[in-house]
Amino acid sequence: MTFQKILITGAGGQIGSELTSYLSEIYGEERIIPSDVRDTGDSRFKFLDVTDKKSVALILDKYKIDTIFHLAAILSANGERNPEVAYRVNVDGLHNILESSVEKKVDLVMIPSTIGVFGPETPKENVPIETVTRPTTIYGITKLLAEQLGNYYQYKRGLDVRGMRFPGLLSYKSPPGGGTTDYAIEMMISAVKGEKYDCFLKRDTRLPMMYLPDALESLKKLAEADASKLVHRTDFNVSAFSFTPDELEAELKNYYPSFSSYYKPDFRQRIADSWPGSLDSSAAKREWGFKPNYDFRGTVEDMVTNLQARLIPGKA
Ligand code: AKB
Repeated sequence: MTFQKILITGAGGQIGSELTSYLSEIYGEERIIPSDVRDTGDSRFKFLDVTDKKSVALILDKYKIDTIFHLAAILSANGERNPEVAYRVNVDGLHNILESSVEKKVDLVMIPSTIGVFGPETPKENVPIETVTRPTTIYGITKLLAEQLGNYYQYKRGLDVRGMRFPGLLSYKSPPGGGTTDYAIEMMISAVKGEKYDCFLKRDTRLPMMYLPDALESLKKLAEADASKLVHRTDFNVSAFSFTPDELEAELKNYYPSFSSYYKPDFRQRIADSWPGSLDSSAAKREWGFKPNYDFRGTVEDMVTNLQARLIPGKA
């Protein structure tokens, strides 16, 4: 599959900003159209509010878009703070993207999903794709609907829609935006800065995670995968490793022996408690070759090295 013009929505966010650079390097900057509703200060970015269907149709026409990475979304913690906005962006925004894509004959729409689609009744370990999905957050509810809407457009409207359920994503270049797994990045930043950290989750909360470079490669692999090999479409589980805040604190102490974290769970604990501790990613491996390169230790090492170079350059 060749991508001539790729629109990235939510390109100013944690995944979007790095995906913009990653895809620009691979396919050429002129083929990538990054967009966001926020002003990123980058002149390459186009303004796009995905909840405005006319603007979505216009941008698809104007740049002759054939591929979309639809990343504009409100994450779990911010969603609970403002469920109405989360619904509008995550559901109406996606619906506009899918409808306009059919109208404008877009070839492929990538819609990343999340472990947020699982709920308290989902089994906790090695969770398969097909399992109990009864999410209790607006984020999870809207993303489960997104997966199913994606499948519907695939089978009823002939649109190629693909996506995977991301775990917590760890990255050092751009900050995460309002998620529950954000604690891990915040803890690493505190350790590097020589500060203590007040963790908003309990020390033994185990969650699946992955390093952002592996997430970027996964998005590209799934987008390029041979459609005839895909049994699943919008709901692949992907995860590289799992850890608890306690385990992360212990790993960080190998680099910063005086670092310590304090545990003061808030409303995000309930969200984390409703998610599984580990995922079964075997369908992604089988159907399109998912293969993360970074394990827990390797991720922390790379994160610490890069955060140190960014936050305290003299020490790098
Ligand atoms: C969040 O915590 O909301 C996200 C996610 C797991 O989808 N990072």
